[in-house]
Amino acid sequence: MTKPQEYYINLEDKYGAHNYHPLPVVLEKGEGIYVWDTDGKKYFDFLSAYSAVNQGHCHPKIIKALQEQSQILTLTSRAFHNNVLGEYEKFMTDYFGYDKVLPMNTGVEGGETAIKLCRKWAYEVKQVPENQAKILFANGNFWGRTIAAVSSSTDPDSYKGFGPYVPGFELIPYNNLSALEEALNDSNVAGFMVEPIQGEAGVIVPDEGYLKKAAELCKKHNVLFIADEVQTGIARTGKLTCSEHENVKPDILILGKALSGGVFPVSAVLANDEIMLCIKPGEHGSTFGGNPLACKVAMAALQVVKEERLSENAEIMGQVFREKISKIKSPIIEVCRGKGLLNAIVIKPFNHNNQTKTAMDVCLDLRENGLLAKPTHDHIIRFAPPLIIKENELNDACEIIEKTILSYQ
Ligand code: IF1
Repeated sequence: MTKPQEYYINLEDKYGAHNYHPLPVVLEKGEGIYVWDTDGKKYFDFLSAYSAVNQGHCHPKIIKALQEQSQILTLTSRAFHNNVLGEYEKFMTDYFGYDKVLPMNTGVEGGETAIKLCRKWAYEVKQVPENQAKILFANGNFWGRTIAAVSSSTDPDSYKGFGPYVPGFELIPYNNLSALEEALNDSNVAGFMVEPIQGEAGVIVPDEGYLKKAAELCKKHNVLFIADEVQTGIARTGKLTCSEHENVKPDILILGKALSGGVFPVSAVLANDEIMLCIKPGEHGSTFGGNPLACKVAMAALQVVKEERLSENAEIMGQVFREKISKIKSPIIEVCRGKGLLNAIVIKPFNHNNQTKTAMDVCLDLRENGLLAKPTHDHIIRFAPPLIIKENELNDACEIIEKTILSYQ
């Protein structure tokens, strides 16, 4: 007997921490680009779990890898070797073109790992005085919820009430090369950690050439260029990594989310030996980091990216999406922006039926019309479907978006 959606929502409200405010929909099945709620209603998933299911929900090849390894060996801890980790590490370093990989679980652990590597490199290689290393972050950044992550945040919703904050972090404006150059004059600066496109900030795409020039400025000042590609990586923006659009090779590359196709928490930090070997045995790690199950899932997830040419599809479908949205004749759409299949529409707050409507109201109406998306901040809606989406499916989804937007005329 199907229970009403309120049943599930009330359980979460009564027994779960109130650290989220989800859209009122209760999902119970996902397959490819679609999800179904407990009433059997089908939706286009245009959030992809914040770009974690780039390969589509429950991709059969990834699920197969999960099922097979889960019946053999799931976790050894790093106290012992196993027959999967080394194979995975070679696979990853070949796939992304680095000397070494440090396997972790969540994206924020990847960020923490990158910061620890950067600081160690500062003291051991750049010769920054002990405990004086500084790392630059861009205003509007989002890389997770740990104390270090919120210490670098400019969003009060992220950092307020969680002080005192981690020292040695400095903030500069995003997409501003003169501000970066100015900050790099401090010889204690050891790294610049930046998203190639700022996701949570609202799919902020920097000017053409910003990443390339930023990386060059970092090199000139012997500062590590650290790319947080947890959300923009794994083919999401039309290249395997977003940095590749400008032929930038980050000194440290952070991956997560779709590294596992949304099947298991898997993150990874890649760097060459000069940086990676600054962390010695016993100085960093995690119980689940690099577990055999995660390794098999991640290799299958990355094989799908190549076999199904997801970068190319994201590039082409992203252009189709932006073109279709730009043709919608509506005063409430301020702009549509993005790269590949990481896009967002900026909504002008508007009145409808004597009520001020925001991006959340539009998302609620999109849900009614069979498409799930989530606003980021009050006036921006992110649209990020799985990268397997076909043109006919994209057309159908864009019709829902157009119908919803025009319903306010
Ligand atoms: C939530 C936001 C997106 C990320 C980048 C690192 C991480 C994230 C660029 C940390 C995580 C997630 C967190 C998730 C919602 C989602 C999110 F809205 F929170 F900001 F995508 F924009 N770097 N982003 O986007 O990865 O530790 O979460 O695995 O907190 O609900 P994580």
